[in-house]
Amino acid sequence: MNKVYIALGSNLANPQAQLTAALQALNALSDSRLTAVSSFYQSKPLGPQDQSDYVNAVACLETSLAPLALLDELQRIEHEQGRVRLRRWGERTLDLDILLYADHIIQSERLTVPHYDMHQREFVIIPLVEIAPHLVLPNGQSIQTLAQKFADHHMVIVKHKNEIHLEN
Ligand code: PH2
Ligand code: MG
Ligand code: MG
Repeated sequence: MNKVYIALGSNLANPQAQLTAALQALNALSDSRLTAVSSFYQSKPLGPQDQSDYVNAVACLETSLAPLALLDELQRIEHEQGRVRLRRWGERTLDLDILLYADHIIQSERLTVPHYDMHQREFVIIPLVEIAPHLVLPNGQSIQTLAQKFADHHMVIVKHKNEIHLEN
């Protein structure tokens, strides 16, 4: 089994419900189980400002799906939850990004892992440090060091991780 960290984001059509449905779908993937889910964080949009705030979270999935097979599944879930591509960094019902896949470094046409911009995004690093405080990235950087940069973030927890319950 491989430990995979997945970022979830939504700013359309009841974002909290979108994330909850996506977590349910991730937990239902074959040869996979969710082992940790962060709190849900409300964050200001990165990119165009004429869009609603986002709700973001990070989950840990233990899976034997290979990276591209997992990517196929994430894109299927995005699609099933009504994802349409409008504009770059624009609004979406659901975004599922692979942040880390075990300690693999992947640079292929469809997939870049670790996620190319995760270090710069408080709505990724803060939920990640919440569920994986001892994590070290493939380049040797500790999540603690990365998180220091966002110590004074202004995101609001809209659902605490203890309140997130998934059905089997
Ligand atoms: N995703 C985007 C663009 N901007 N801003 C926040 N706060 N959270 C996101 O997940 C996000 C974003 C498109 O990938
Ligand atoms: Mg994204
Ligand atoms: Mg994406």
